[in-house]
Amino acid sequence: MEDMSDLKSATADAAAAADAVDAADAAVMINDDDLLDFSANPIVQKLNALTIPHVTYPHTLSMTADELVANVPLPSDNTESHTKNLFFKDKKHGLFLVTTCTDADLDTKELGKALKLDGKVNLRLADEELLLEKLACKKGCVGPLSMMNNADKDITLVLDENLMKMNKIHSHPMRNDASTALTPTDLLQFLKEVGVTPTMLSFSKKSSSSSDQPLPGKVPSSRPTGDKSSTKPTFPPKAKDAPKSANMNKKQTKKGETQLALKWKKSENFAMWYTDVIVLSEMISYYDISGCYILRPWSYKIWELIQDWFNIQIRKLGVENSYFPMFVSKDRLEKEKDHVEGFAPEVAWVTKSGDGDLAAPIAVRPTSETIMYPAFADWIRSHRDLPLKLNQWSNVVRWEFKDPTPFLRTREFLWQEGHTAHASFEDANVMVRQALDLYRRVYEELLAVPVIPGYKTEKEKFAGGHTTTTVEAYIPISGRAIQGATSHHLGQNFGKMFDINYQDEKGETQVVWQTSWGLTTRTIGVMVMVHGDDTGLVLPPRVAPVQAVIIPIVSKTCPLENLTGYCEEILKSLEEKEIRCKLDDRSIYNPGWKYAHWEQKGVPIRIEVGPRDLETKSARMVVRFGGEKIDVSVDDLAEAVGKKLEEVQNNMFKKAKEFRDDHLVKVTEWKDFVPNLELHNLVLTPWCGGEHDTWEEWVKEKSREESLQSRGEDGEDARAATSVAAKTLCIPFSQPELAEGMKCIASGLPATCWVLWGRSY
Ligand code: 87F
Repeated sequence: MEDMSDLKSATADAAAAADAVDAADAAVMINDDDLLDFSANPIVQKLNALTIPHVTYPHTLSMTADELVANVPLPSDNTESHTKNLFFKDKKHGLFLVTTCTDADLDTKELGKALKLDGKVNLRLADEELLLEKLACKKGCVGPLSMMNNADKDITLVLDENLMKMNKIHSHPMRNDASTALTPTDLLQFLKEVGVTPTMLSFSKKSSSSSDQPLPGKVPSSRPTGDKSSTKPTFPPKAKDAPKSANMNKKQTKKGETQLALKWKKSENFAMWYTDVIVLSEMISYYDISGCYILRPWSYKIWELIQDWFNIQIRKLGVENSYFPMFVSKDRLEKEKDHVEGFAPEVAWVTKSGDGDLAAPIAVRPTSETIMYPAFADWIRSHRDLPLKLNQWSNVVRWEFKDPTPFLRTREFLWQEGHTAHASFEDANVMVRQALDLYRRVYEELLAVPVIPGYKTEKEKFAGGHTTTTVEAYIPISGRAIQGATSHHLGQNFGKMFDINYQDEKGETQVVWQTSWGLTTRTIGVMVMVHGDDTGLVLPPRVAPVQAVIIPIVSKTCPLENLTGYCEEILKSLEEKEIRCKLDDRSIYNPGWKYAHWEQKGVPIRIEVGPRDLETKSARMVVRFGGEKIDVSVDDLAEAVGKKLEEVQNNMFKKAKEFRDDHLVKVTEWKDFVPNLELHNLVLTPWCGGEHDTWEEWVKEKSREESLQSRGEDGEDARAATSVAAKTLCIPFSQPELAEGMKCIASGLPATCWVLWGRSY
């Protein structure tokens, strides 16, 4: 059997710390901050206690088996299956939980016969109340593992034999934003351990699944098309958009029901919304090692666009790209004690190759100071070798224990790290500020996210350096700040440790002055959180992998061939203006599906091309940010799109900045501090200065205490990714005037500057 130990760790290590929770509560226990932690899940706890290998992973909330199939793709060779679960009540024969493959054809009459139920058979779906009472599950959350909760042992579990042919069976662990995958043998083992003997039945397969993609042909928009039969398909496709099939489950599409693509509103549950957006936009796929995620082409391209811009800028500053090894020996890593001290628990070590132990463990880089600087010492001899300015694009690993969040806090992430050596403090300082300004520009000019540049306080700065500068962003809805990127003046600390010396013009030996600076894929997460809406991603044009998508409005009366030439002409005109564009002429999807798809992926402009447009030599531009629709003559289209992209970029920044500015307040008395945090504000206060770092701790504790008090809570989970306590974000470079006699908000000592506080990620 394959080694499942890694796969298990995501749930097993967390499980150790968790208290048992009431099973009925667990089904509804989802809040902003515990999104990806299943340690308190009773099923996960039971599986772990029984040492049954399983993988429990989060996914987009899915109410039905069809939605699940659409949202959580499994291997295309049909070796793994989600389950369809129906909880029946029969007055005479009792309760049945029927668990089948998602493509099983379920006929209750046939089921009654197959179960050999005698006399009158009236299998009816049980209501949610009974589901909660008997299986501790809400609607849409039940699966065979929930049988564990059937304390009265009065439910017959009916299992589809076809599931037993699978390599893996995926079913909900009492919540339908997650699935637990295990082998059929392990499922049977689990059932045995919880005292359940399933009845096995063979269900025939439906001839065609309602989760197939919709057929093209229907025209979705309200625009005149000449085709009166037009209807608006939904995304993901609902059963009614799918090919007609005799076995289609009519219950899937309730009349009048609007099926939103995103299951969560941004304002309703920010964390769930975020997961929804990044998965449905095809940015992220989940992976079976906690804290590690797959960056799909849609997010990786954004990273590449940031890289392209950044490379051009650093080249102008004389910085060269290079690449250093990802492994570092223990001696080297620990050479500069201060810098690694607080971080030691996060360092990941390789200790084995195959079955044998390595002679000495080697660390995977969490950052590269200790990897690069011995080489710097070798290369730098004379003042003529300075400045040395290197950058590397790489991955780093920091084995965090706080709950992970894709892009924002991950155990492996991508970044650039710049490392420079200079002949003077001042030269290094210039470099620090130049790098920080590039970070400000990445956020503001590319991602349309306003940031506040400033110094970190002594308490928050990088311990190995002299000063840390930072750009701080604001996340709406959560009202939290997030560190965007940092640029450090390292002073001569590392220079002394690693003997990075040079001969100056006078022939005297000097120690270099150094800087280091880093920007990570966190940028992408911040951008998603700031701009995304209830429909999905909203991309600032400068980082949009596709800036404009052309969609031909095909219909019965207007086949694709009629529009292709015209669309290609438009495509060419946009390409000539260097607009990243795409013609979506796929025939398997209808226009409505495509509209929803590209909206969800955040493409800034959609260009709709229908038969009318062909006649009038025009096209319709639909703008993702704001929803504006403009008909433009084809001759002016490329220019109009270019202009609109620029306008959108500026307006997105403007909107984000206005919102951020509305949540940036000055507070001069402590009594107003926590109430402002509760209003999701960042708070600027007078401050007595960096050296009084015990007062910083005081604010943190006091704000935690008062916040918890105002919420009627006792304490916080140390592993939670976020805290209600405030911390200093930075001492902004741009300082408001400090009035004579102003006092520090915490110590009451004379204030020396304004400092920015906030709850943060
Ligand atoms: C984790 C484990 C070991 C952060 C760590 O900010 C060491 C470290 O040194 C560590 N986490 N840091 C600080 C990184 C400083 C610095 N490095 C270059 C940057 C930017 C790029």
